[in-house]
Amino acid sequence: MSTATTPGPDRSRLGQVGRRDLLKVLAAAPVAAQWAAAGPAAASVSPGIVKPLPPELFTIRGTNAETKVSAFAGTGRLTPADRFFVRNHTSTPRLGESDWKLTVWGSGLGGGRPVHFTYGQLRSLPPVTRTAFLECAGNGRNYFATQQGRPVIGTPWTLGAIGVARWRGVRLADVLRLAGITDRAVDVMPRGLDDDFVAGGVNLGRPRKPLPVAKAMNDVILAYEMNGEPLPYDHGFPVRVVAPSWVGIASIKWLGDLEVSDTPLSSPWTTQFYRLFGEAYPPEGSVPLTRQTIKSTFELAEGAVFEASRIHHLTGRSWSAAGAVRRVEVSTDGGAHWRPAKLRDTPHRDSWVRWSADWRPRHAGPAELLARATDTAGNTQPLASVHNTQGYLFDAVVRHGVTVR
Ligand SMILES: Nc1nc2c(c(=O)[nH]1)N[C@H]1C(S)=C(S)[C@@H](COP(=O)(O)O)O[C@H]1N2
Ligand SMILES: [Mo]
Repeated sequence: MSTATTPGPDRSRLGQVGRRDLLKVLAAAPVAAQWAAAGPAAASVSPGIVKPLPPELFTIRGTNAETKVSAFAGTGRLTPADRFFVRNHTSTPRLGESDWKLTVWGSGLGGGRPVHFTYGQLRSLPPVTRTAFLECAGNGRNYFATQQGRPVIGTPWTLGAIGVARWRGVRLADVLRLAGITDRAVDVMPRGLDDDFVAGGVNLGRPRKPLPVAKAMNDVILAYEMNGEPLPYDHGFPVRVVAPSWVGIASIKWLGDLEVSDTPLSSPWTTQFYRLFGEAYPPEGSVPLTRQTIKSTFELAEGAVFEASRIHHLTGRSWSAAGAVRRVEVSTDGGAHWRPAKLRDTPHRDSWVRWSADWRPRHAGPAELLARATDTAGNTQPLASVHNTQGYLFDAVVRHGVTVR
């Protein structure tokens, strides 16, 4: 395990740092150097997204941009920010760090009064760095319709609503301790500074989703850097939540405030959305979603064409929220035969593993390529996912149609 990419050592060190020590650090530290934020993008196709969205890298889906899975090819384990998917409920706000502050408030704090943190104060806290994937709960949603024949509601992502980044920031636990969280606190609700989200004519307010205090105090980061650079505007500048292994909505961007509550909190993002609804679930839906699932993708364009009788080097990646990926199998005959893919990375939890397999197609005509991952927790991708009306947590093996000529 690489110490640089896990929170382990930082966490144990911080575990010994008391609130008074942290306050000392805070008081002593100068305001951090101002970061030069990325300049405004020249040409942005979707009005709400700042960075350029070249068609070879992205598919635009409403207010969102999906990374083309073919654009993962040639990238390392980390997904460069300029090809990282964007999921915006409305549009990217261009915030500055000098007038930004975080407000922590609510019945779960001891002092009774809100506590504020400036950007400089946050930057002066002990940093942690962690590599983790960020994935939309609806990633793969389109396959409920195209592969399983049942339409679902929501952005029709294929498999590109995921990226892996190296996040740097501070432990949410440190901020909560500094703010005086009590042992009566049960939920912590981060809320974004983007516009109110209006759905079906109803104003649902700004994106927010409560985290149980156990998760909030465990491994959640308030990140200010992505892959060694300040967060880009579209990914939450100046500060976002990163909740490793959880559904993307738990990683609130453009963080403005944190409500700490001694009674359970809810929001439309835990009642209306991000539960499983449908015949397999109770009428009020499942419990609110927490962890992501297990998936694999080839790094191929839609409708890729291969020459017969030649050896082709197929590449892809697999990931799981429940454990490291242990095994990936590939089928080039529509699922009749499976063989192991070669893993190209040391598998880690909360990241993906790159893999490859050589293929020499014999006959011209249509073919289906399949990849199936198994993780260390014993999960294997099934051939079909259990239907839910909003198409969350698709985990089934995807059949990638190609042509041999
Ligand atoms: N404030 C705010 N936070 C947000 C969102 C949003 O629209 N507003 N979208 C969420 C969803 S649904 C996902 S999947 C991730 C996407 O993060 P990214 O755009 O950086 O890839 O951000 C989450 N955080
Ligand atoms: Mo999402």
